[in-house]
Parts: sequence; C-alpha cells; structure tokens
Amino acid sequence: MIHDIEYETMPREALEAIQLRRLQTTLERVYANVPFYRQKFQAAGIVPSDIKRLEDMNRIPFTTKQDLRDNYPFNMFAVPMDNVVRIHASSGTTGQPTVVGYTSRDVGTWSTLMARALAAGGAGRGDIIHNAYGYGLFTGGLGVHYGAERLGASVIPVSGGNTKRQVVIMRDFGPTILTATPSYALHLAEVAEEMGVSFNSLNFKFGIFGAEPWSEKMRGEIERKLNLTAVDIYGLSEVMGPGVAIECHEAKKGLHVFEDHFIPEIVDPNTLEPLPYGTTGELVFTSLTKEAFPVIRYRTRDITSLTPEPCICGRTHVRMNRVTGRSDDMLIIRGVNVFPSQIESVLMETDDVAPHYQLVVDREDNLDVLTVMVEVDERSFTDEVKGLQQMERRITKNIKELLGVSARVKLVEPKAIARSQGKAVRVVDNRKI
Ligand code: DLL
Repeated sequence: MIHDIEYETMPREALEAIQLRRLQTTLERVYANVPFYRQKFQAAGIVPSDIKRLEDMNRIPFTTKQDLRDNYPFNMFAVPMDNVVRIHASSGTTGQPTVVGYTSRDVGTWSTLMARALAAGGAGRGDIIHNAYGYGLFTGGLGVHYGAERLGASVIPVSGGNTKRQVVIMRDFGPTILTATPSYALHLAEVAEEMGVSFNSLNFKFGIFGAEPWSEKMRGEIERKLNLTAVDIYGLSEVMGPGVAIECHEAKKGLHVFEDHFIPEIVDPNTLEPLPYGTTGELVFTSLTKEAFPVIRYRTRDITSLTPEPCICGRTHVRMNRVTGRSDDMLIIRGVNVFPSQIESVLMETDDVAPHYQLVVDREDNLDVLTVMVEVDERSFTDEVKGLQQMERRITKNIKELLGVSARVKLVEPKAIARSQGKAVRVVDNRKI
C-alpha cells in the first residue's frame, strides 16, 4: 500500500480544505524565514493571515525564474543549511542555474510522490525499473530512483549514456518499466536495432517519459518501436523535480497534478490574470508541503491548460494537458510566433520522416531564416533525389500553410542529427550569439 494514495480520490471539498491549511502554513513559513518573500508580501500590502480562502491566492505576488537567480545560490531557502540534506540545480542552458534544496522530510515527501507517480504510470512492487534519466544535479535520476525504492520496485540506476551497455542490461536483466526522456527512449530503440536486439523480445510493459516536450504522434512512434505503453510525466526542479504531475496508464489523457502537494494555476502570461479551466496559458505552481525550498505562485513559463473532468481511473485531481512548449521556447521568425512542438506536429504528420529533428535559426541580411533539419527514415533514404526533393517541398508547404512561417526544410540521412542522452536539443538559435 502506498502512503497517502487516498488523497488522489478525495472529494474536492475535503481536498481544498487540506490545500488551504497547508497553504497557510507555507505562507507563514516563507514570511518568517525568507527575506525575499517577506519583502514581496509587504510591497503587496499583505500578511499571511490575509489569505483566508483559496480564492484569496489572487492577492499573492508571483515568483519568477529571475527572482531565483537574484537569490543565487541559497537565499530562497526557508531553513538553515543545517537542515538541508540535498541540493539539485537546473541545467542552466538558458543562463545561470537555479539551485534548489531539500530537507530530509522533503526527500521523503518527494519519494512518496514519485512512488505514487510510478504507480499511476503502471509500476508496482515486483517491477524492475530501468532508470535511464541522468543521475546528478538533474532531478530525473535520483527522483525516479527514490520513488522506485519507496514503491518497493527494483531499480537499475543505469543513468543516461553508454547506450550499448544499456541494451545489454535490458536484454539480460529483463526490466519491465523504462524511465527516460522520450528522445533518449527512441535512441535506445535505434541502438537496440543496430545490435540486433528487438524490443518485442524484451519484457517492458510501461515507459514513463518526460522532462521535455513530446507529442501524441511521438507517443505512437515510441509505443510501436519499444512495444510498451508510454505515459507522460512532468515536473521541474524549482517545484520539486519529476512527480509533480503524471498521466495515469488507464486513460493516458492529461497529467494528474498531485494537488495535495501543489496548487496549479493557469495565468495569462501578459496580464497575469488567472484563466479558467480549459484555457491555455502559463502554468503557475505553489508548493504546499515543502520545507527547504517552498515556491509561491512560481511562473513555470510552461504553456498548457487544466481540466477538472473526472477521469476513468477514479482520481479527482485536475489534469494538465501536455506541455507543448515554454513561453521562452517560442521562436519569433520574421514576426511569426512558432513553438518547436508545432513544427514537430507537422513533421510527424509526414510519412517517411523519423522523429529526429532540429531547428536552426540564423539571421541573413537582417532577415530571420528558419532551417528545419529532419531525418528521413532508413527505408526512404534511397538515391532517388527527386523523391526527397518532393518530400522537402511537401513539408515546406505544410509548415507554411499550417503555421504561416516560411522554412527551409533539409532532409538529412538517418542518424545525422546528434542524439542526446538526456533532453534533446531541438533549437539552435544562432541569432543570439
Ligand atoms: O525535467 C524534471 C523531470 C525529470 C521531469 C524527469 C520529468 C521526468 P528540469 O530539468 O528543472 O526538471 O526541467 C523542467 O522541463 O519546466 C518543462 O519545460 C520541461 N518538462 C518537464 N517535463 C515535461 C513534460 C525536470 N512531460 C522543465 N513535457 C519544465 C514537456 C516537460 N515538458
């Protein structure tokens, strides 16, 4: 029996009562212990006791990534360093890394939540989890690891990389659950094929994939190539790590947010006004139980929407739709806004191209030029240049028609685009250099 799982099916009213109590405790905690929050609240003219109902959350100021950077490395911590037992940091590919801390109780809460997440994704006692998320400052590896142990499953802490050895382990140890980024899962499939190992002969039942955007089409591709059921898991280091939200394997439709620990909101990224269920906007989180690094109305920059529709799995927690991109991921090509995920959808509609692509943006004669590099699959990579040219023209036309942006499409041979062992690098923007 997993600890706390009963919260997942609680009636709304009971859940909200718990949320309010936990929110009030968290607000008191940050007000007393984090100068940044105290000053923010004072500037907004509020004290924690002003928040008497969940609807009052509207009065609380937001926290941004920049605020975390300004308090680098430890100034957002709400406990003395004596009580911090773990430190993680985001990769910092878009600037200075953000640093997060955990008390021993936080690590326990996270482990329980990850155990619940893995269970929702189809794992249980007796499963063998091949954990190919990176171990280290990134939260993926250790997050899944502690959750797997809490669940009572066996975990193989293989981390990312050394892909051939991973295939041998998959063949010899017979893992039943794969945890990895979706792009690395596809790479594993590719390398297994090269080594003559078929996923059809392996024991995998479920794959729990996340840490980067992926599409419904890519899910289909992964399920087919890896012969497993694939679910989407979401999280971010600032809020905890993996295990903030996950799809249940029963519905595979939207990710249940663990609302007994986090309050999600969707706001308009420009006006910051809260948006109703069903409307797409920026996802904002408030943590309810964290001790070392609570976050209050943290703007994730991830773009999605929330739905309260009941789910066939019986969970009452709201679901967030797939994160299709981040507000800071958005490319502006000659004034047209495009998300990499939109290009991915167009590519995935095209037969004969592989789900490996990279977008390169340059500035030529003061004009933005978007090049979409995409691999064709092994089968269609023939010497028939004419066929490939036709395909390039077709994709260019589809991108133009569906997204309103002109792109140069360049079909490249299989495996020409560098594979990542963690999060895939989808965009190379040379304009910023
Ligand atoms: O990526 C935590 C994680 C590890 C989640 C393993 C799932 C599995 P960060 O490195 O801090 O943490 O990156 C967080 O990654 O704000 C999103 O933009 C993106 N992201 C995470 N999960 C998904 C997902 C981990 N399922 C950032 N779909 C987030 C789309 C995701 N984007």
